[in-house]
Amino acid sequence: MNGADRLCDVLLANDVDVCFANPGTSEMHFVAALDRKPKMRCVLGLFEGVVTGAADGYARMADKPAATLLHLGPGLANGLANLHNARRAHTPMINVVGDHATYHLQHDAPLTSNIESLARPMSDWIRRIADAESVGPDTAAAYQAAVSLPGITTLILPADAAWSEVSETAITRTALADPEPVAAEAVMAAANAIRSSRRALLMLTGQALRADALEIAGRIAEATGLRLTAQAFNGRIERGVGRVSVARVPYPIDLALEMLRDVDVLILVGASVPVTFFAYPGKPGRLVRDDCEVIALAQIGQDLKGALAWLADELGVRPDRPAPIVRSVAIADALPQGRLTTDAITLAVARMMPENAIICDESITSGRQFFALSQNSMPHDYLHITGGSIGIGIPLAAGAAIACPDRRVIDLQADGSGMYTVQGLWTQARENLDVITVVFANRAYAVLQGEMRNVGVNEFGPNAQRMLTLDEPALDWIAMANGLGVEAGRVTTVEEFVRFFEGALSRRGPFLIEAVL
Ligand SMILES: Cc1ncc(C[n+]2csc(CCOP(=O)(O)OP(=O)(O)O)c2C)c(N)n1
Repeated sequence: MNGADRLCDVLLANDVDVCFANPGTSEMHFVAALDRKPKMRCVLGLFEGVVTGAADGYARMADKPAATLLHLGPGLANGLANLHNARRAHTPMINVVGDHATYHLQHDAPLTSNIESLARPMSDWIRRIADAESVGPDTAAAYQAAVSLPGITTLILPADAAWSEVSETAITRTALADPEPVAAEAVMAAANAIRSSRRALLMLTGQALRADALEIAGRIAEATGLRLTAQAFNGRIERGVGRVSVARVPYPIDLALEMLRDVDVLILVGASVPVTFFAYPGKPGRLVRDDCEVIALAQIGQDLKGALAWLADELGVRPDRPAPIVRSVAIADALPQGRLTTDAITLAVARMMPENAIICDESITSGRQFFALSQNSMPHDYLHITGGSIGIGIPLAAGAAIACPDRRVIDLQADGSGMYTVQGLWTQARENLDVITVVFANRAYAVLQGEMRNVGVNEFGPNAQRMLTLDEPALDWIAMANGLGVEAGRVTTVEEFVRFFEGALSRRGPFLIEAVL
C-alpha cells in the first residue's frame, strides 16, 4: 500500500468515485493505484480544459465532487479557465496535481514550475502533500473543504509521496462539520424589509435554485408580493413544469439596470450584489441603486433552503400553502418554417426537450431567448457558463451525462466557444454519453461584434473583421465531430432541425447537429 493507494481509498471512502484525468509520468503511481480500484471510474479528457469542465458538470449534477488528475503546472494551467467557471459555480472539486519527487525539485527539471502560484487564483483551498503518511489526512481535508465551502480544492501530490509505502490504517468516511448557521438578525432584517412598504427583491443562487427551495421562495413571494430573481449566472437551476419559475438578471447592462432600478431592498440568498459584467464608460458598476439596502440573508456554504424556510416561518407563510408552480406544458408560439433562425432553434428545443433533460447553455448570443422560452418546458435542469470563460459547454455536458446516465443532456453550443474544448466530443464518444450538441454555427464572435458597436465602432476594418469572424474557412463541425467519433448532421431549415433533433432523441450515444445560421 503506497500513498497513491491511500489517496484513492480516502476518495472512495467518501463516495468520490469518478476521476477525470489527463496523466503524465509524475502521476504513474497514481494511475497504477487507480487501476487497482475497480470502483473508481476514470475518464480521459484529451485536454485539461475538458477534464476540469467535465468535473464541474459532473459535480453540479451529482451533488458530490469528482477528482481530477492533472500533470504538474502545465497540465493544471491548461485546466484553469474551466476551474475558474467551476469556482464561480461554487462547484465542489478535488484536483490532484502531480509533481516531481520532493528531492528532484532542486534540479529544476524541464517540467518544474511553481504549481501553487498557478493553482491559487482558481482554487479555494490548496495543499502540497509533504510525504506518504500525510496523503490520507490531506485528502480527507481536501474532501472536507471541497464539500463544505463548497469549492475547488487542489492537492499537489509529489511523486515520492505517491510511491512511498504507508502504514496500514482503517479508512473511514470523513466527518463533515454542520454548515455555519444563518444569523437570526439577518432573518429578522429580511422579514422586516419584506413587511415594510419598500420594494424588496430576493436574489437567489446555489442550492436556493433547487425545486424545493424555490417552492419556499415562491410561497413567500406570492404571500407577500416580494419579487424573486436568480443571479445572472448560476451553476444549476431546476425549472420547467412543476417548479417555481424564477427570472435571471439579464446580461445586457441596460436591461439589467431596468430590471433592478426600482429595488429598495435587496435580500441575498447565496448571491452577491449584482454588478455589470464589464465596466462601460459613464455607466454604473453596481446594478442596484446606491441607496438600495442590501441584506445578506445567507451565504454559499450555509443552509440556503433552511434560511428560506426560516424566513417563511418568520413571515407566517405556511409550508402547506400551495407553491406557485408552473402548470402548463403548452408552449404557445408556433414553430416558424423555412430558413433556420436562432429563435426557431431555441423554441424547438424548448418544445421538444424530454422530461428531466439537462440543458448546458453556452449559446452566448444565439440562445438568449432560450431561458424565457423554456420556462414552461418539461421539468429540466439548466446549467450555465458561470464565469464568462468560454469553452465549457462540451465538457460540462460530458460531466453531467456521466453523473446522470439515465437523463438526456442537451448542449446549446456557440461555435466559437465550442472550439476551445472541442476534444470533449471524443470523451462523449468514448464514454457513449447521451449528449445532443446543437452548434449555433453563426461563424462569428457575434457577441464581440455587438460589444464593438456598443463602444461606437460601426464600421469594422480588415483587422477587426479578421478577429471577429470565423468564416474563411468555415468550421466543418460534421468532419470534426466524425473525426472525434461522434455522428453528426448539418441543417439549414427549421424542418431539418426538427427532424434531426427528433432522430437524435430517439437514439443512444452522442450526436451533434450543426445548425447553419
Ligand atoms: C477564455 C476566454 N477567452 C476569450 C473570451 C472572450 N470572448 C467572449 S465571447 C467570445 C466569442 C464568442 O463567440 P461564440 O462562442 O461563437 O458566440 P457568439 O458570440 O457568436 O454567440 C470571446 C472570444 C472569453 N470570454 N473567455
